[in-house]
Amino acid sequence: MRRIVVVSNRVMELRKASQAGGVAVAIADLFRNRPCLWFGWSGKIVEGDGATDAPDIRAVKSASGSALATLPLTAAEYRDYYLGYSNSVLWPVFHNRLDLARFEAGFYARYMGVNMRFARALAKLVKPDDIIWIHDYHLIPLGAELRRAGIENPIGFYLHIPVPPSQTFLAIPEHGELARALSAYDLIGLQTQVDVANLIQFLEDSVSGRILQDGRISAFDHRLAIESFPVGIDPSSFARAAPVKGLVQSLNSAVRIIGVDRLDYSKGLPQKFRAFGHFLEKYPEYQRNVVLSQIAPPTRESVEAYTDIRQQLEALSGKINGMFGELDWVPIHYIHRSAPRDRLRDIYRASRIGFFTPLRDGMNLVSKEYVASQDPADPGVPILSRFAGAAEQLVDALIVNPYNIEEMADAIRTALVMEKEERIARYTRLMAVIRSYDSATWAASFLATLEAAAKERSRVAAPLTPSIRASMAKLARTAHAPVGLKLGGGRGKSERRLRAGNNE
Ligand code: GDG
Repeated sequence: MRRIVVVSNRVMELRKASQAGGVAVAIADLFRNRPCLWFGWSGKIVEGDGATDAPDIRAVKSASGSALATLPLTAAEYRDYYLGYSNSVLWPVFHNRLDLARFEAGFYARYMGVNMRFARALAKLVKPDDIIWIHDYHLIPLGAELRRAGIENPIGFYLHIPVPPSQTFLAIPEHGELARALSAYDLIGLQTQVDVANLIQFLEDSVSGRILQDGRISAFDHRLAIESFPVGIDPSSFARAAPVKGLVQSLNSAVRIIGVDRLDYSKGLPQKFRAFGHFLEKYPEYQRNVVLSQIAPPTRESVEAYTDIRQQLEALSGKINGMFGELDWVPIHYIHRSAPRDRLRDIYRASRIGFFTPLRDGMNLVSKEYVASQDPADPGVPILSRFAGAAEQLVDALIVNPYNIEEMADAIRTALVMEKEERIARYTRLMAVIRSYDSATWAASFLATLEAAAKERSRVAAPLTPSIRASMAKLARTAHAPVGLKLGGGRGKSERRLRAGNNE
């Protein structure tokens, strides 16, 4: 079985990864089924220019033939690559928050620097039969850098966050470089169909990419596949036979609404709190009977935009609790800490409503975890933002617009009065979706598509010699490239278009 080289910004011990939630769990699961090398940042920051190209390699005891390979970052890299370009440019722009983006000189250079250093180090570890799977926005240029280092293996990229509309993407000063880097992959996996459409539009607008008759995209001198692979969870790890005792009783019979989101401005927490406040005002009969428990673990606290959101939430929860609370009833339980994973499962199950209303989210795994934790005989109801990737699959949740406070308040009411029969019917359909596309299926289908795409690359295009590459680049700069000189040969009129000027 071919080894999978998984690359992500942060590498963790497998035991920790399975507890961390999100994609770390899916990566840890991969190690159970096949030999893997997990490569990325160790989480350590070294002073000065001390970052090295020689990774620390540790065998994974529980999985034979598998290993973790990590590199540290320098303090400057952490500042400019991680906090800077990744989390103050790409994260906000990809979540449609151009207003929060900080386009600062130096961020991009260091972002490239880290990607180049990672590529140099990884190229030495790659074996001819490996399949390389790169994860997320921190590492967009890594595939192109690996190709530059002579790596011919299949290389796929998976983006966990949303792709913004083309016009927003184009606002990034380095959008052309990012488009070129994305075009170097054999396969790009995205969370939703909307993301696929946005990325294709962006490649068309940014670098005159075009859709080929076989459905793949041609950009620069390369063909790539772009498809959606919605990230799944392992539902069996959330199912539990015995109902949870204690938690429900601890609320004096009040009904619990649960929210679990990293404290991130993309998660729509102020809007959620306002909607809950409005619900208490509009439907006063529910006062004292309903509690919103919001777990919001801290994240990226050194990025300025995250300080504001924290202050905003503290003020809002204080205001709503002050306005409606009683000595024996606090409407909002706001917890700015992380909870252990098994405890999360219990809280999900003890909550009549799961309230997941991000303004924008790649997928939102928490909504799937909530559904998978429910008691099949008496399930709760998820309320889900239409702007979470999960809304494309979880159509039987109560889908809301997170900017519409009235609609969210009404959805809480609808969920509270929903008959058991309807709750069970919705839960059954939601679980069918969650089970049929779980984390194992997600990984397997991405990897199978990647292998097929890479095979197609080697079939249609024997590696180009440097002189052919040079003449192709020259042709691409002129108005119309003759048919047959594009990678893989032209297949028809629609493939002959190569706009002038944009291809460099
Ligand atoms: C990114 C994309 C995409 C959360 N709080 C605690 C905790 N968690 C776990 C959850 C879940 C994970 O973290 C969060 O996953 P989400 O998908 O909800 O959101 P992001 O962290 O923003 O993840 C997102 C995801 O990547 C995967 O592709 O879905 O759109 O933004 O597993 O359970 N776990 C524990 N304590 C907490 O307090 N133990």
